[in-house]
Amino acid sequence: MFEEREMPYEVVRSRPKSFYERFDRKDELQHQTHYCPGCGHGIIHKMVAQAMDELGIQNRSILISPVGCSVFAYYYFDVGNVQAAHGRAPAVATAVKRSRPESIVVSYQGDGDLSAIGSAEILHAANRGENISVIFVNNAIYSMTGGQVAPTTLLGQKSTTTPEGRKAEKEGYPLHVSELLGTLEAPVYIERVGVGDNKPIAQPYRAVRKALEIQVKGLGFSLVEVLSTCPTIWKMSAVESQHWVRDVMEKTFPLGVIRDRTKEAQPREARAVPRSWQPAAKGSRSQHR
Ligand SMILES: Cc1ncc(C[n+]2csc(CCOP(=O)(O)OP(=O)(O)O)c2C)c(N)n1
Ligand code: SF4
Ligand SMILES: [Mg+2]
Repeated sequence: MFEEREMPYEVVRSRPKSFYERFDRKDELQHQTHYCPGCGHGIIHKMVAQAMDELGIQNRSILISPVGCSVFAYYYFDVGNVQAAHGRAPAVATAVKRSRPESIVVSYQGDGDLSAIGSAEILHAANRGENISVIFVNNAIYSMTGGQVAPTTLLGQKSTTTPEGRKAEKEGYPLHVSELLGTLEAPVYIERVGVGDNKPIAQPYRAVRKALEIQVKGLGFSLVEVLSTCPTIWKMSAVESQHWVRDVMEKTFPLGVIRDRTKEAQPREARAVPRSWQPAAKGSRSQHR
């Protein structure tokens, strides 16, 4: 039993308004999300939804969900939703943002999605400085498909395709996507945070919120890499997996701000929507004949 005592703060247990009140799942599964207990995706979803609430942007937010365990992000976010093909979320986000410049577009992607099959899309979206916010969930593995090696898998880490552990001479070194993107001129903000510790969980939240705020101000491209847990594929308990993020992953992927040009970045004019994208006025003849 918990001891009843006076708290120096108010404990609030509520769901962000940017989440649906009920998950669109089978009746018998309504009480639970499709994520495993201890999965980082749920925690990170809540950060994104809470930031949308705080910034008052729910009605104009559009979430691009990836392929991977978070493919069903649209079950939870009560915002505009598009589900992109594996790796293509930044390209889809670009199209949505350019055709609807007033919308707030969030590209939510796993590490297999973003750093393997989608490496070209993220590189060029960042290099173009698209005014989108990318949430990059790095759990160092392809989880949804059962645990194959990803570009972000740590040296020595076992996976179904590296049963002896990843070796640099065979699979290369872990890819530092945030640092790579940090060498480009256009990105405004890139930070790596982690969910390896409950206490400083406010830091990843601040980073996620800042990435969205930068877009609200029209400043340009931002990306937050979140070192995340996957207890199921890592074969750990929820608590062990949190410790593994903090004690092991963070050694390969140090936390911190990699790029922050927020102060000097100027609000960008909304990109012109090509005439051919605009709906034809009523009564006028279509340009596509
Ligand atoms: C074009 C294409 N290639 C491969 C797949 C198979 N696939 C589905 S999810 C996935 C990996 C997902 O890993 P990650 O992006 O790290 O997300 P996680 O499940 O770890 O959150 C792969 C390879 C696919 N669906 N489509
Ligand atoms: S397999 Fe891993 S990433 Fe996927 S839902 Fe379970 S804990 Fe989360
Ligand atoms: Mg992954």
